[in-house]
Amino acid sequence: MANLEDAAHFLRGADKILILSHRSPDGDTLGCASALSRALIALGKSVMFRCADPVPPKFTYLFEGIEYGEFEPEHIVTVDVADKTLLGSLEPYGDKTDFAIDHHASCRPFAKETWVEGTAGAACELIARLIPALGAEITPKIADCLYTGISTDTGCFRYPNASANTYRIAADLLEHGANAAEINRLMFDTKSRAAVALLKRLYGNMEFHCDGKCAVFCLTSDVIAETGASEDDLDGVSAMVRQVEGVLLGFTLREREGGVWKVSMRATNPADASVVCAKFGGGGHKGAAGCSLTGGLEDVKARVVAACGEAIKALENK
Ligand SMILES: [Mn+2]
Repeated sequence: MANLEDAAHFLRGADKILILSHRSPDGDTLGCASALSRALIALGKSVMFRCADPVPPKFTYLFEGIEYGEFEPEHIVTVDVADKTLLGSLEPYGDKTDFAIDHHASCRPFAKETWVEGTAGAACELIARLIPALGAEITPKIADCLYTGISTDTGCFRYPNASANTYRIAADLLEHGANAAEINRLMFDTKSRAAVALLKRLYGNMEFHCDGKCAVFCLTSDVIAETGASEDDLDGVSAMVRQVEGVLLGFTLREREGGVWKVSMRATNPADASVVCAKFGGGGHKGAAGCSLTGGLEDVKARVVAACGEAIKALENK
């Protein structure tokens, strides 16, 4: 397993670098990519960035002013990508990846070298340490990018993955000019009208199972179409299922094409979402995990509820 020094050594000697983010990109993978791009470009290197899905509008500010090159990449780096399948349509790059930088304990290494720290709240924490090790400066713009990743991956520092070290790194970013209050307002205190319409529907049809210890949101294609919600509006919805008192495991079922349902699960301590999702071939963290199932809505829901029920029973029998 590689470490910070290995990553710094590799990048110092590399040029014509392609940085890859995971599909359905979030603030962390994009914060990593934009911050690392800025640092490498400042060091005189040619950098490209690719992601299987478009950058959501709320995150485009991360990439403002970056001048990417067009070239045949010689080195490939992934950021916040725990598994090559998460590269989406860019999965063929997985086997060609030289260096993967990640913070998922469930990471399934695919690159030639992998630096993973499962205790980091965000992959941006690793990049925040990497940039000075490369000999580059944390500019105010880089500080914004890294702060965005840390803040979004820790739910604005509310999740247990926000460690003392997370706060220290964030404090350092503020000293380097990060606009923390404005970033948090944009990320956490701003909702579109479509998002509000979506929430009305979701709360209106919210289901409770297992004596109220399991909650479910059904995000069908119909609901999404009727409310006009964008991907951006769907962001953060998954975290709301466990806001209800007494809920240990909550999940959102998102309809995909061909009868596929994407499950986004959230857990409240001591429940473990990654253990439940692993039963269906998925993974993630203790507090947040995901998996995919195929079938009719009621059938898929019943299977996941049953798995949650077993996990809750196991906790009660402990
Ligand atoms: Mn992350």
